[in-house]
Amino acid sequence: MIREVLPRDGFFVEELCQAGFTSYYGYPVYEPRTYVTPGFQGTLGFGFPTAIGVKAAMPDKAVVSITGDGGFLFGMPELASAAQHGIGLVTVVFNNSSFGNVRRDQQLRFNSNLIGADLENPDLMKLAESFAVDGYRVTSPGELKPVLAKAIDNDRPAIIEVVVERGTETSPWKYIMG
Ligand SMILES: Cc1ncc(C[n+]2csc(CCOP(=O)(O)OP(=O)(O)O)c2C)c(N)n1
Repeated sequence: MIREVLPRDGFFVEELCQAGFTSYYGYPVYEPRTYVTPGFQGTLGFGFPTAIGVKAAMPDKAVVSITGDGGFLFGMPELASAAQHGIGLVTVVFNNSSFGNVRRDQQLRFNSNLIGADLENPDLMKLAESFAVDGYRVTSPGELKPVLAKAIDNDRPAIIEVVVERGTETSPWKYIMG
């Protein structure tokens, strides 16, 4: 869906999150250097601040950052930079109220012994409002599509929160590690 909306020469900045892992095999890349990734260095929190840099460097191109709520909160204060300098990247936060990957590992490998995996997040719409950037909340891919298209078109800093019920994702790992 993101690929359908993001222009061919737009930049996609992934992150250590379920949607990011899925992009390893699920996101077609059409132009060189338009898929921005930390690779297997796996530096959680890389995505959002990096995407600000991508948009600052390529202001005429669309830039979409995708991130989980955990990774986003690592670099979230940089929203001030995006707002202050009018850096119009669009950030899609998949909010499952947890470090989802860690939570699933604890469930599957550590007998559901959950430690530090669930998160109490700020209200992301109020966060966007308080930084005076655009904020949208959606609950399905169908809802996300027109909102993402509009946010890209507006070319202003925007946060799109995708509400995901904690623990409901299907693991992408079987398609990556075999
Ligand atoms: C700097 C750093 N700290 C911790 C990790 C381990 N780690 C990998 S994925 C992950 C959870 C990410 O949670 P979130 O950003 O909410 O995405 P989700 O998995 O829920 O989609 C963590 C803590 C890491 N890769 N890098």
